[in-house]
Amino acid sequence: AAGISGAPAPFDKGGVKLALVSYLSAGDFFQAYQAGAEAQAKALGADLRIFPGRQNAAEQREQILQAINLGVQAIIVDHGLPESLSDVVQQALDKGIKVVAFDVNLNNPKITQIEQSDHKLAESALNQALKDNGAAFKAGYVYVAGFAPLDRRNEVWDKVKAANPGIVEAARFGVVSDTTATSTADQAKAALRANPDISVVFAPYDEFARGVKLAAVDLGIADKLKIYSADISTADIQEIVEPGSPWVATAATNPAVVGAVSIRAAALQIAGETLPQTIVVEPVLVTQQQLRDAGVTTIEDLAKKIPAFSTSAAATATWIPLAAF
Ligand code: SR1
Repeated sequence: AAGISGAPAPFDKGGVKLALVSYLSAGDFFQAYQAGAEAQAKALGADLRIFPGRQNAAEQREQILQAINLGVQAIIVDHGLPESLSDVVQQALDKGIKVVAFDVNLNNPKITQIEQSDHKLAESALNQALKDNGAAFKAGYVYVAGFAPLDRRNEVWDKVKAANPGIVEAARFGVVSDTTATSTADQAKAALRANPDISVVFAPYDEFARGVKLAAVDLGIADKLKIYSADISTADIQEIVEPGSPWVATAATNPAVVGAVSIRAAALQIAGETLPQTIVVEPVLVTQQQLRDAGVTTIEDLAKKIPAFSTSAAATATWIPLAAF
């Protein structure tokens, strides 16, 4: 690939090799994240090797070792289980390979951590839930422990419950797999049948929200339930705005932007720049009402209405051409 005129080495000459090693690939968020990473790598003239995530910790370890053997200059680790990654990531660092982590706490000062502001994301979704429903309701909560973003969002859920004793968590469920939405739907159906007084579900991952919506529609209770989530995609927007949808608000970043920020952070490190330990991409709250009022039906429409949604100033430099979304 061609180099970038005026860029620091090695980007002036081109041919920089990067690897993106994911734990999860299924679902809109991860596909858009990957597309953003690919677009930013292309804009940088870098070769990006993507290793597909299959929720398999052993395979992700193996893929990191493969990336090391390919001679990449940086590895972006996207989600995963810290305990199964720290030694192979250390091997990469020992070979002079830069490492950037998205949504997995690798607890190493040499590794820049990218995250959405998960606390803010959960706070905005839950503030909307309190605004719409008051401070006393029976809730369903979708959570799987062990994923850094979900654990951070869970801290906020615990705080909101402690501050509002009228919120009663009547059921907790959730599964993360390559069929997250349908598997969560099965669990949601059982939970909603057993707790017909649940009126609010906090489902802070769009695949969770999709599953709960599916369950509510199948049970014929969509008009009695309100779902508050995280993440957004064109498919999500269409599910949110459809008539009678119980999915009323979501707090989200543009995952393509997060993918691009991850690549830029890796590029800056390769170019020898010192980065902050943590780089945060800020989310925005999007409600069903706003989407319907503005006639938004796609992510592209949303980016036109909220310019901040299609770009981030994080990990930028004058020599880095920004990927366009
Ligand atoms: C299983 S973790 C899923 C979350 O990862 C990203 O942070 C997305 O926001 C998604 O909600």
